[in-house]
Amino acid sequence: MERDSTPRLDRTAFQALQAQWDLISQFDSVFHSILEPDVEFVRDTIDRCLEKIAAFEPNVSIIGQVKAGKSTLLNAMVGKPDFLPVDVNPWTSVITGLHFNCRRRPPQTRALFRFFDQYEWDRLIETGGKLGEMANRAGYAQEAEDVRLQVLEMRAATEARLGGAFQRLLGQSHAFAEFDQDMINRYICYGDPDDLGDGGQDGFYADITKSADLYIEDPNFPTNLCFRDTPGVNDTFMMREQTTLNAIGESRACIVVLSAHQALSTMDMALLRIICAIDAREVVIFVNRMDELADPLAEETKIRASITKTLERFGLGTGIEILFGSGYWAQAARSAQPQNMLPAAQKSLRAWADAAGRSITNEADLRRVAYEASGLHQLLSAVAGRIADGPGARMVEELRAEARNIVSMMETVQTIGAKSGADHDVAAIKQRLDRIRDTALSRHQQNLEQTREDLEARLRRAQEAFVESALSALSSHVAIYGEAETWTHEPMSLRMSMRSAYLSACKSLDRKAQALLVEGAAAVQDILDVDLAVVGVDLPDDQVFFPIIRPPSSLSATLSLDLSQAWWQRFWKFGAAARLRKKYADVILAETDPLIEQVLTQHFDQRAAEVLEVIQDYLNDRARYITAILDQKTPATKQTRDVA
Ligand SMILES: Nc1nc2c(ncn2[C@@H]2O[C@H](COP(=O)(O)OP(=O)(O)O)[C@@H](O)[C@H]2O)c(=O)[nH]1
Ligand SMILES: [Mg+2]
Repeated sequence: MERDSTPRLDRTAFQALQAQWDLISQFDSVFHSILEPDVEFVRDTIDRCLEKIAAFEPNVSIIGQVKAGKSTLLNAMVGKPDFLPVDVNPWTSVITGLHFNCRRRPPQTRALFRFFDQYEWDRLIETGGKLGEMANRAGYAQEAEDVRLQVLEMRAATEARLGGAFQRLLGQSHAFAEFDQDMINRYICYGDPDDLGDGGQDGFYADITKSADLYIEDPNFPTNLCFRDTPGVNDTFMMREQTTLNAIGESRACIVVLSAHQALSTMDMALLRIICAIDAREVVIFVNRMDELADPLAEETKIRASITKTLERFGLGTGIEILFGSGYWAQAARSAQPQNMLPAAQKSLRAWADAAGRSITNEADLRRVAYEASGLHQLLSAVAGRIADGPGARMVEELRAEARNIVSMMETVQTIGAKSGADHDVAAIKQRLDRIRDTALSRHQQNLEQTREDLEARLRRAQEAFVESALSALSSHVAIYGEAETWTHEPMSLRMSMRSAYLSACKSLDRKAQALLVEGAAAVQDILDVDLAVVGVDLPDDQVFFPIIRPPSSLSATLSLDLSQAWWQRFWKFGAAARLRKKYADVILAETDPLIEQVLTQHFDQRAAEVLEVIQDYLNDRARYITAILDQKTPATKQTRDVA
């Protein structure tokens, strides 16, 4: 696709990030250059570093309600107004990764479309069924059945349309060496089902497409940065909720797109739930569609105050940056003819320019002011800055520490022969190394079990406290309003306390693991000092890097307590409230048990496995180092014997 005529993005947004990439690439070539046979003992460490570099593709998720303008914003970044289809039906919207300048692009691939497999496809229906399940639990069998039938109907329509191909496609993927508009539309766009019969192909595969990955070489962007367009969060059947949450769990920054005219009145609860499961440092809120307001700059202050207030109310306030702009202005600024902007958007742009003290007298001004007002530059700077300061800086720091270790291990092993002439019981020392490792691992296992138990107890206490507060809110509601009104109790406080329970459990596990490694390192140093009698040589740096702790994305999953479906509202209407306390308590427990389960099994256990890997790598590195010293000496010792 040619892009020469497209007015450029302001690349300064990515300067810091690109500088970091250049540094990381240098590490990459240095590590490659020391992969020689005579340093076999650092090979695993080097391989690990190379793998870490290769896997480092920070990605930015874009989330928001349907029609907030997520796809439009991405199109403005790419500089092509029709690149991703806009106005997509939520049931078919697909996680779409735009990989800019990807170093690990699959061979011969510019576009990769993955389909759901049978299990995922069935689960989609089950998740639609989740709504039904919740209805059932509340005693609304008819509503549950209605939901189920609607979902089944969508499913049947898809299967009938794809016919014989349907079974064959599940679990497969389609890869292409090039892509074009029609192809993207076949996999991503909903299209009009009626057109499909007349030879139209838009959306042909969309229902069963799980993700799309498009690889773009664009000198405006830094190396290895990926943006992910996600389905809207207000999908009625929650079909794609899990896929979206998984994407967020993997991303390193998140742009929450709000629509300006809605931002003032309400902030969507589904978005707040998602923000609750992302570290504030990784979130940027982008209030889009400012071009639709008559006096955009004046509105900014009001909208900002309103959003801040909402965030604070849910304990989410601190540190989230709020930016303003318009994907539409951005698109105009990046198009060949900015003056073709719709009159309303041009009018609001001029209002913005007046308020900001910019003048527009010609086309170049129009383009420049549209670009400035679009907020695109600030948005890109903000996310790039977050990645550079967070995972980017961390990556550089880790690689630097690893490089220092490798160099110092190599130097010591190569010069150590001269330092000690003693004969060693190699087998005994190797045994001791194994013991050091086994001790550390079994103590880690104990720590892990203890921490997990404490975490579970704390999650249960949070759940009980929530049930308590829900029931007492219910009582006072009845006291004030009588038993006629509908009643709800927002579970955000529960999510927030589960989130802090999880975060502190992870921190505690890290601290204990760190302590184990300090002990393990001391024991290995002891072998060096006493058994090998190597004077004045220290083990390499014992700086340890555990993976960054992130809030559990499962906490964002919708609970029926969050819903405002009519039947669910009716459930909370009471005949004789006091009598129903137990029933409400049971429903709340049943609804929130899965959260506890997921925090433990998906997030904590996963975290524990990562920490275990760090411990193993650390101790294995040191054991290989000692073994390499022993191996160096063994031939020398044998020689000495031979001479004798
Ligand atoms: N006026 C205006 N319209 C926009 C803007 N961004 C998106 N739209 C329109 O809103 C509709 C939905 O946009 P889309 O990007 O598909 O939203 P998504 O569902 O969040 O991906 C489309 O008709 C867009 O043209 C904007 O900044 N200003
Ligand atoms: Mg979209």
